[in-house]
Amino acid sequence: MSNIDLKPKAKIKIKVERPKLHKVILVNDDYTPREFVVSVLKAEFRMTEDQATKVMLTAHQRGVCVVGVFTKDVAETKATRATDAGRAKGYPLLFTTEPEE
Ligand code: TYC
Repeated sequence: MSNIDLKPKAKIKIKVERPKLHKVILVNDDYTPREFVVSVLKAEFRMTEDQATKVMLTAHQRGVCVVGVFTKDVAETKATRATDAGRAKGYPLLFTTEPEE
């Protein structure tokens, strides 16, 4: 009765990995008005006026600034929407993405 071997013969190991996160990077340019950059950061990245101003100034002074870190899809969608917001006004404002190390 109880002598049937029900033990699994092979171990199945399921490996779950964290999705890689991607940075959204704000790139400086000479034409987009500072206030417009701040308004895009507030609208697309849910930043306060203070946070957005700091990020804008960092990009202005250093050339680039990391805006935030998201899953790949979210990073790409936000970067595209934010870049398009500038393009709609004729500004060369650019947001790029890159995978985190
Ligand atoms: N450099 C722009 C100016 O002086 C402002 C600016 C800041 C533009 C950051 C883009 O990512 C940027 N009007």
